[in-house]
Amino acid sequence: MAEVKGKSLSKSQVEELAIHLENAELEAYEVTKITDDFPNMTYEDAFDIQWEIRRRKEARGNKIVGMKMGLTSWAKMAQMGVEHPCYGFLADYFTVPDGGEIKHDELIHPKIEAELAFVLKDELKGPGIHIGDVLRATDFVMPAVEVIDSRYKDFKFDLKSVIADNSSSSRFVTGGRMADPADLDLKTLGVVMEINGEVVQTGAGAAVLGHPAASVAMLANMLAERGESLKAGSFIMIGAITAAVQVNKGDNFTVHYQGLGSIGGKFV
Ligand code: OOG
Ligand code: MG
Repeated sequence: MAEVKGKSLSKSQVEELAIHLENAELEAYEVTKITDDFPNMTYEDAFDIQWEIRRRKEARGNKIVGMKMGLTSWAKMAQMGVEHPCYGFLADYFTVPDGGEIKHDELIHPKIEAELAFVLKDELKGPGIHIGDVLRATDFVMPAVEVIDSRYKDFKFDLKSVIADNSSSSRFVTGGRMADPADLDLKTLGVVMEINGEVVQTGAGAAVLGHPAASVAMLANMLAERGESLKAGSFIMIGAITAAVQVNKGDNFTVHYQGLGSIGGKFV
C-alpha cells in the first residue's frame, strides 16, 4: 500500500485492539469501527492488529489453513466504499464442509461471496510477483464460497478498520472440481449464486483485478512488505467475484462454477 508508513499505536494498544476485535468475533457482537477512536492509526498498525489476532489464535492451538484477499472486484469495492484490496487469514475452525451447516447465531450479520481458491505447489515470494509467476506456481484452482462477517456495526468500515478485523473473515466452504489453471480460461470462468433456489448474483473471473491470478500476485507482494511469503501448499481465496449477499437463518445457498461443479451450504 502506497500510504503512510510507520506506526502510531504502541505495542500494548495493538494488543488491546486485537483482543477487542477478536472477542467481538468469538462472541459475535458488533463494535464501532476502531478508526473512530484511533484516527491517526496507520496501515501498518492495522496489519499489526490483524497479525496479533492471528498470533493469539495460533497460541491457543488454532492452525492457519489459508489466506484470503478481499475487495479485489469493482463490485465489492463499490459495495463497501473502499478503494483498495486487503488480505486476511483463515483459521481451521472457519472451515465448513461442502453442503454443511453454518450456525447463524455464531455470527453477527453474515454475507456470502462467490470466490475461487488457488492452491500452490511452489512458494511465491514478493516483491515483483506477476500473473505468470502465480500460474506457474499453482497446483490447482477450485471453487470456494466465503462467509464474511464484519465485526463492525451495520457492516460499515474503512480500509484500516477492516484490515485490523481480519478483513471480515469468518467461515468458508470449498469443494467442487479442482482444475489445472492451464485447462481453464480464468477470465471468462462464470459463477452463478443462488439463495433458496433463486439466482441472486452472476459474474466472471475477470471481475477480480482483471484476472483471478492477479489477486494472488497482489497478496504475495503485500505479504512481502512484512517479510512474509506464500509457502508451497498454500490455499488462497481470491476475493469475491460479485457483490456479497446477506443471508438469514434458514437460507440455503448454491454457487455454480463453470466447468467446476457447485458448492453449497445452509444457515441454521
Ligand atoms: C471485507 C472483506 C471482503 C472480499 O472477498 O471482497 C472480501 C468486507 O467486505 O467485509 O472478503
Ligand atoms: Mg471474500
